[in-house]
Order: sequence, then structure tokens, then C-alpha cells
Amino acid sequence: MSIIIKGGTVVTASQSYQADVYCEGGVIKAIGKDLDVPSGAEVIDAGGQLVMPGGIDPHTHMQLPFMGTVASEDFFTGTAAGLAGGTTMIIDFVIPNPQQRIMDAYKQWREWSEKSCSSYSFHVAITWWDETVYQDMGTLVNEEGVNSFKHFMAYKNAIMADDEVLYNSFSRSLELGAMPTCHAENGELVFQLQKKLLAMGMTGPEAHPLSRPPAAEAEAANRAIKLADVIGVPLYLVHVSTQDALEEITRARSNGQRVYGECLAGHLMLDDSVYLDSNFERAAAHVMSPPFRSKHHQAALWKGLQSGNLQTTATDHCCFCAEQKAAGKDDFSLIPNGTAGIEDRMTVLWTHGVGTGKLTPEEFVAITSTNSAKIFNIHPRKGSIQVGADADIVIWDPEATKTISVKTHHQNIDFNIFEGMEVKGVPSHTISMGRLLYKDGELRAEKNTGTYIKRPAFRPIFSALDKIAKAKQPTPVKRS
Ligand code: URQ
Ligand code: ZN
Ligand code: ZN
Repeated sequence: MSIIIKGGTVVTASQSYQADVYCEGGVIKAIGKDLDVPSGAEVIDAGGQLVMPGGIDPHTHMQLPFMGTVASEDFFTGTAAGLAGGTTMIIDFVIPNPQQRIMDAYKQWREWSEKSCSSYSFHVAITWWDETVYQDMGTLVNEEGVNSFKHFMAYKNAIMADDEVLYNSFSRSLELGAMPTCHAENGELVFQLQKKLLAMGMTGPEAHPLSRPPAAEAEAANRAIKLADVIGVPLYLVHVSTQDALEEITRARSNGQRVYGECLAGHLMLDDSVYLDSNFERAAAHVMSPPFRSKHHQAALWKGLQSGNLQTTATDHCCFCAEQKAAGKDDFSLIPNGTAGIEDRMTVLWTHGVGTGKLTPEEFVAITSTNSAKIFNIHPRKGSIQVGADADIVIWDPEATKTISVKTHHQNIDFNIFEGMEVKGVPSHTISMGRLLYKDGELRAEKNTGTYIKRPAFRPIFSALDKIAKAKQPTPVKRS
């Protein structure tokens, strides 16, 4: 299939310019004016529209087995919904149970993800430690194209990584040239607060944010940052939700430490009043971790994106329907944690970021696509509009409007946290690996047509960091 996109304005993370884009064989073949292309190419008139790199969502959980159930969105429906919203790649998570062989879990997730219809890759969670974990991390980096390892500092008695696991896994990541990432909440503090609130008789969703105060995130963020600093490895913090954690990141970055931060469209737009809804279903539908926060945190997160102290946006797309959330009807700590967002992330960020002047179109491209590609070492194959890159492209109509609703979304969940939001700026066409899969509301995605994307290790950067790390190690001293 070949496509010529005519009359649009190409927008990358660094510049905007008028040019046509020709795609053939799944890659971008030519960019320029009056291109001489072979006959038979499908022509897309992009007049008055923007031609941008397809979105990359670096944080999703399709069909995740979690808290006694399985997320309702699978890899096909989830990647299809992403295409409808302009996202052409996801980085999902392999999450082994403690004591489960890491490679076995990886193979299971690779099987599940074959039904995808766009590009996908995996962070692999390190939820326990022994010699086999050390070995499997090497296999994953050297043979499977995994270059990032996730650590849940929350979820005690489930998938929580303690400091020993963090130290071992961060150190192994440095050896391999892989990026450690963290869900930074102090799991012990959350566990104790959950018990205390339940003992006080607070069993409803209103207790959820009280059990996960900003301090729980800030402490864990700081702990992960300090561990990474001493070990000498970069660090990526997922779903940063508070000003407190952002300040930890900002301080580390201003000291020259290589720390990256991600924030969610949901945390940028919603506040903790959602948990006070008297309707259990509506309140429980918003239970995710970290929770939605009070308003000043949203303002801080936007400033984090504007200042460059937060680099990426994601959704943490992890869907549970009402009957699944009802598991926590009498005990909020049993409500499966997770909300949706993959279809709405880009239009929400465009409307409330670019539409309000907080972000330029180029910065929008950076935080929805290019920065994730760079941080996870797949740029310029992904996250760019340049010759030779994969033809992952979203054609963006900045004038088109719509109202977000569960009635019209493609996500496989019975709730939309952005319900009723009027947005301006939506995708008109989404192209994934050179295939036009979304056109003016028509989704043409087909199962089992996606591509697993290998992400190479970062050795060159880390070898330099390794020298710094070694220099930081305590040098043996002799008593005189
Ligand atoms: O913690 C996560 O990122 C996963 C388990 C999704 N759930 C959530 O509440 N964020
Ligand atoms: Zn998380
Ligand atoms: Zn997550």
C-alpha cells in the first residue's frame, strides 16, 4: 500500500513546515513539495490539517490480570481504540507474579499481544529477585529487545518490589544498558493507611485518596531517585501525579541526574472530588493509583510539561467495568485499580494544552510521541516524520470538534473519565506502518496485524554513566 499525504503542515517536535509526505512499504519514502510519486498511491488531502508522528502511549495494561480479575480491554480492542485517537504505538507491561519465571511471563504476554493491530512493545516488571531474574533480564535485553524494567513500589503482598529488589534490578539494568522505571508510592504506608481507614469504618471510594497521600508518592520517588543516583543508572518515573514528586524530579534533574517523568492525561484534568460522588459506580470508576489529586497538583503537572521536567504523557490504560469494580463495594482497597484513556489522550492534551497556549504544536508532538521514542531508544524509527522512519502518522484536524463519551468511544469499558468533555482538535486519519487504519470516524483495524517493536539497549550512554557510577562507588581506604 502506498499513500501520498498532500497539502498538510508537517509538525515535528522541532519544527513545522508545509510539505507532502509519501509512504510506501510501511515507511516514509519522501517528504517535500510536488513529489513525483508512482501512480496508484492513495491520496489523502491534508489541506488545513497537521501531519504529525503517531502518538506513542508508553504506559498501558491491556488484558492485565490484576486484583482478582482481568482488565476488560484486550490488545486488539485497545490498540484499535488507540488508532481512533491518533496513537500508533503502545508500550505495555509484562507483570510476572512473584516467583514466576520472568521469561515465562514474557512469553505469555507476547502470546496475548499477537492480536494487536498497531505497534507494541513491553516494559518488563521485576517483582522479585533471584539468580534466574538476573539471567532473564539479560536474555530480555540481548535477545528480545526489552530495554526497560518496571518496579512497583506499591501493591504490598502482591507485586511490590522492596529496596533489595530495586537495588539488584537497578544494578542489573545498568550492566545491561536498560532503563529502570518505577511506580513510586510507598507500598507499606499505603497498606497501613488502608487498614487504618477500614478500621475507622471508611470503606467507600472516598477513602482511596486518603490511603495514598502525596507524601507516599514523594517519598518513593525520592527513594528511587537516590537509589538510581548511587547506583549510577538513569530512572523513569511513571504516572507522576503530585507537585511533591515533581519537585523531587526537578531537583534531581537540576543536579544533572538523568531522571525522566511521565504524567497521565487523567491526572492533568481530573481532581479528587470524583471520589466524593455519592454514586459508588461513578466514584469507583475513577479508582486508580496514584489517585486523582487536588487541583493544585494539576497546575504543577502542566508546569512540569512546560518546563521540560516532565517529558512524556501516557494513559495507564487499564480498564475495569462496573461489575469488576463492584468487588470493592464494601472495601475500597478491593476495587480493581485502573481507568481508560488511550483514545482520548491526544485530543485532551491538544485541547487543554495547545488550545490554551500552554503548549506549542511542536511541544505537543514531543510529549505525545517523540520524547517517548527517544527515552526508550526507538527514535527516529518511531516518533518522527522523516525519510526511513516507520509510516506511523496522524493527520490532525485542528478545527474539528467532538464531545467525548462512553456512547461513542471505541474503548472496551463502560465508563469514560472524560465524559462530556468538549474537545477541539481530533485525528481525521491515522496511519500505522503505512496502513490507513482510521479515516473520518471509520476504524479499519484488523486483529493480528500489529508489529512487536524491539528496543535496543542504551549501552553507549550507560558506559559513560558506568564510569561516573564507578567513580561514585566508595573507594577502599586503609587505616593508617
Ligand atoms: O499501577 C498501575 O500502573 C497498574 C496496576 C494500573 N492501575 C492503576 O491504578 N494505575
Ligand atoms: Zn502504576
Ligand atoms: Zn500502570
